Amino acid sequence: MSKIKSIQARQILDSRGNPTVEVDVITEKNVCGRASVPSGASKGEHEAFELRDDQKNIFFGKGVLKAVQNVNSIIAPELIGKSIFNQVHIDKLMLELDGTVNKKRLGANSILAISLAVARAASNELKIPLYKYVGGVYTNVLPTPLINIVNGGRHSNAPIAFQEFMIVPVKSNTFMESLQMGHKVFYKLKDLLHQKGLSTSVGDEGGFSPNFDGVEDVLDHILEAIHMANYEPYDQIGIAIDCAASEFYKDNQYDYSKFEKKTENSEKSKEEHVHYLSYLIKKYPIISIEDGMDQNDWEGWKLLTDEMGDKIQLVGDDLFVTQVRKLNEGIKNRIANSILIKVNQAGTLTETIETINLAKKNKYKNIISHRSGETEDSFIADFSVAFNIEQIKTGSICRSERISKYNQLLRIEETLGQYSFYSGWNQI
Ligand code: 2PG
Ligand code: MG
Repeated sequence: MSKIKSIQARQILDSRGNPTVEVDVITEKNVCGRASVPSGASKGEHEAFELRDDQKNIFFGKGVLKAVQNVNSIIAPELIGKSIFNQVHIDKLMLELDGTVNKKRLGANSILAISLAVARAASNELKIPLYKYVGGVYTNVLPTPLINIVNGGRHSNAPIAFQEFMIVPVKSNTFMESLQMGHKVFYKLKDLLHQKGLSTSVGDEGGFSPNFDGVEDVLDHILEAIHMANYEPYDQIGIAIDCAASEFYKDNQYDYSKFEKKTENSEKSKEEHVHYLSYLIKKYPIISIEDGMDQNDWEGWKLLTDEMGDKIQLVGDDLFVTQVRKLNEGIKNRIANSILIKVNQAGTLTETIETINLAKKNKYKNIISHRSGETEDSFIADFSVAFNIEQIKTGSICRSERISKYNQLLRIEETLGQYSFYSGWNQI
C-alpha cells in the first residue's frame, strides 16, 4: 500500500488559452500522477461548479488561482497519508470536505484534478496501464469515434444554430481504420470547401466553420464529402449532431436566429422544432442527436423521444450533466436513450462511474466526451476503454488536444493486440 506524500496544484492553459487546473499527486515512492481538467463553453446549468477567480483584469476573470489554492491549502492536508489505491474513499472525503451539492465551495475543477491524478498515480505505481487499473482485466473494447467535422453554435462564429456535426464510421474493423475513414471524409470536405471558395478555418473542436447557410447547407456539404470519399452514407458513414439546443431556447421557442440569419421559420415552437428534426433524420443519414431539446424542456424531450427514440440515438448532455440524480429522472420519465459522460460535469471519478453504471443497468448508451476547452491530458481515452464504452466524442481529426485522445486509443489498440475488440456501431 502506497500513501500520498504530497499534492501540488498549478494553473496551466487549455486549448482556448484559458486557465485551468493541473495537479500532481506524489506517492511515498516518489511516483507522480498528473491530471488536468477540461472546460466547456456551452455548459449545462446543473453541472458541477467550476471555480474561477473573477478578477476581470486577469485572464478576463477566468483565472483559477483560488481553485489551485483550495487544492494546496485545504484538500491536500486532508489527503496526505491516505492510500492512493483507495479512490472511492478519497473522492468521498473531498465531497465531505466541500459539503455542497454542486461543489461550490472548493470547485469541481480542484476536486476533479485530484481525483484523476490519484487514479493515474496509482496506475503508475503499479506499472499497469490506466485503463487496466481503473477497469480491470476484462477491458478490451475500443470505442467508435464520433468525429467532429463542422463547428457551429457557441463553438465558432459560423452562422449555424447547431453546435456540432460529426461523422461516425459505422462499419470498420478497427479503431485505426475508423480514424482513417474519418480522416478521408474530413479532407474531402476541406477540398469541397476550398473549391467553393469557403473558409477552411476551424472552430474550437477542430471542425470547419465556414459561412454556411444554416443547418441543411452543412448537412448537404457533409453528404457530398461522404460521397466524394466513396463511402455509402448510413451503411459506412453516419452523421451525429449536437444541437446544444439550450443555447438557442428562450421563452418556449427554439430561435435559430440566435446564430443564423433570421428567416420567417427561425422561431420554432417545441412541436415545430421536433418536427424539423424528424424531417432532418428522414432526409439525411443522421443516426444520433444530442441535446435536441433544451436542458429544462422535459416536455419537449418527451415529444422528441416519443417521435424518434426507437429510431435513432438520442443523447442527453446538458440534460443529464453526468449526474445520477438527473439520469434517474430521465429513466423514470422515459426521456432520451443515451447519455454523454463528461468527468467535469460530475466532478469526481467515483461519481462519473456511478452514472455510467446506472446508464448501463437501464440500457442507456454511454458516450465518453471531451469538452470544447481541452488539454493534452488523454485520461478520457483510457477511461472509455476501462468501462468498455462503445462510443467516444473527442473532436475533429486535427488539433493536438483532440488528437492526443485518439493517439492514446491507438496505443491501447496496439497493446491489446489480438485481444482488442472494436465494437463498431450498434444501432438503437
Ligand atoms: C458539448 C461539449 C463538448 P462544451 O456540448 O457536448 O463537445 O461542448 O464543452 O462547450 O460544453
Ligand atoms: Mg453537448
